[in-house]
Amino acid sequence: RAIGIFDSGAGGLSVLKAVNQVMPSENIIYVADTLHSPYGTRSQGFIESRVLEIAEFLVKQNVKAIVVACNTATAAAINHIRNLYPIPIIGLEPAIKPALEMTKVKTIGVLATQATLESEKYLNLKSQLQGDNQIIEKASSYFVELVEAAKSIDKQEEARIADELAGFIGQVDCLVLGCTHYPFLTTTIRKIVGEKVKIFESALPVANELARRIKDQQNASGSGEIQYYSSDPELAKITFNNLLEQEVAVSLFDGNAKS
Ligand code: DGN
Repeated sequence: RAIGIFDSGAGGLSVLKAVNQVMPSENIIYVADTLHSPYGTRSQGFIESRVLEIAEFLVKQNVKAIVVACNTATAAAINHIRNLYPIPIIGLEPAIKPALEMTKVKTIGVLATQATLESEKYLNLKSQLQGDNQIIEKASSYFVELVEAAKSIDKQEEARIADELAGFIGQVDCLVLGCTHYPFLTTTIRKIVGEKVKIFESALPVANELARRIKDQQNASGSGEIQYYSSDPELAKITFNNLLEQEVAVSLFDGNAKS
């Protein structure tokens, strides 16, 4: 049985890479909802219905666990699918806990989508953990667009990225990448915020958590086969090939076609 991983688009590939690194022999089915990406500015109801459809598809493929490799979808809808399916379902949340533990200037930065920053889940997490620390937040859908476009970053884009990050500079010593797309921009983000700022992301911790949760069902002799699906396979293929630096086949995910 494979592991199901999904995102609104290609951002979840950062999580797929971590899962493949931690458990190389596990088979993976990856679904990108490219046609409806980005989720970051969509309504709660819309995201919920997409998440339900994708989870249903993955469960029909008999997956043994699902990773909701999207902070936005986790915040909006993970509880719905947890209530429906009795398999491990793991989501992603902005890694503010380790960042708050590490900050020396009592100020951290969180970069996530608008929907994540406004979600009840994130607001609860923040009110539990924040204490007397300051949290500077920035929603960036531009970063998501940039990763989906999967082109190399030129001077003009670098300047726009710097603009988006301006509020963090000189203020924070820890920066949380609270969206699975953003790790694909780490090199540029690092260049702009400088070496001293610690950057936190959730892909590896989530992969390790998944490994713990499926310990008894791990595939010792699997082939590590990865199948890619997208609601817009042609567009997704361009992005995937670029981000993964290899040619992959992408099949159509058509959530409305009942199999
Ligand atoms: N990759 C998604 C996340 O982690 O929030 C969201 C991207 C998007 O759809 N805006």
